[in-house]
Amino acid sequence: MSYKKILTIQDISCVGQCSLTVALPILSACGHETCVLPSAVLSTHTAGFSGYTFRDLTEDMPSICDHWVKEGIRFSCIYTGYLGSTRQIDHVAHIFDTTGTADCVKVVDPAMADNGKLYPGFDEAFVEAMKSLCAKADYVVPNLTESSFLTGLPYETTYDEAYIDAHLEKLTALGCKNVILTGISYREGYTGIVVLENGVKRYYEHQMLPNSCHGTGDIYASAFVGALMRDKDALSAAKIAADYTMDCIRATAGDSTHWYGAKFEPVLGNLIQALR
Ligand code: PXL
Repeated sequence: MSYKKILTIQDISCVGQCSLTVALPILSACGHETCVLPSAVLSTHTAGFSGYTFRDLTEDMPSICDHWVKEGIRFSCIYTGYLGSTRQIDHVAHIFDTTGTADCVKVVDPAMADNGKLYPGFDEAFVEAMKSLCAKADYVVPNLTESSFLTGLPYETTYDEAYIDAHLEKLTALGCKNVILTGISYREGYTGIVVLENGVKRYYEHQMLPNSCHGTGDIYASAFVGALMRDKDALSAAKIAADYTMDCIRATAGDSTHWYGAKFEPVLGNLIQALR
């Protein structure tokens, strides 16, 4: 089995089932050694809670990176999610350059926006910096809102294949090598993933579930990285991650007290099974 040493850089939202509290268990379940660099520590995520605490860990990043370099620590994959500041993005780029193995796979989930809007605290300067990080990535995993901010294309809720092709073209022009565009729906009742790998575009369509949950972007990206590092091609990894994310949404349906995240833990076995 392919056992990889993966570094994931994203925040710890102490409560809320997103970012590191999702990525760490999912990557571990996929059978990988998972190292973490918290970008910030929040009491909860920022979508639906108010009054959350936010400790930015930008200042800690250079010395953590220096220590790893000194110890000869190298990662076969570096996967980034929600980052804590614009300035931090330069440190993350430096971590890409100094702590990856020669064939390190860099995956950037530009976790900064959804439903046509930036998350609280992010601005145009952050978007600009995120563009430069995406240019260094082997795979980017944006949703359509994030792609709109990265490309400057207007965010649309109904569209055709030509509109999606324009996104892919502009993302590629930014320097993104391979693109996994999530939540792409061409017809009612269905949604899916557009995968552009080595210049070849493919689409995995699946049923659109009636309910949605916060944090599924992080579940999706983590499962995608976990599967990709198990030597799946991007389309297979994209399918495995989509099927698992749907299992998580189904597992959460009907529980109105669980509005803040998805119950991804009880269905981890399905993901492990899909990787056998
Ligand atoms: O799921 C993305 C995410 C990650 N981390 C924090 C967030 C969000 C989305 O709102 O607030 C802190």
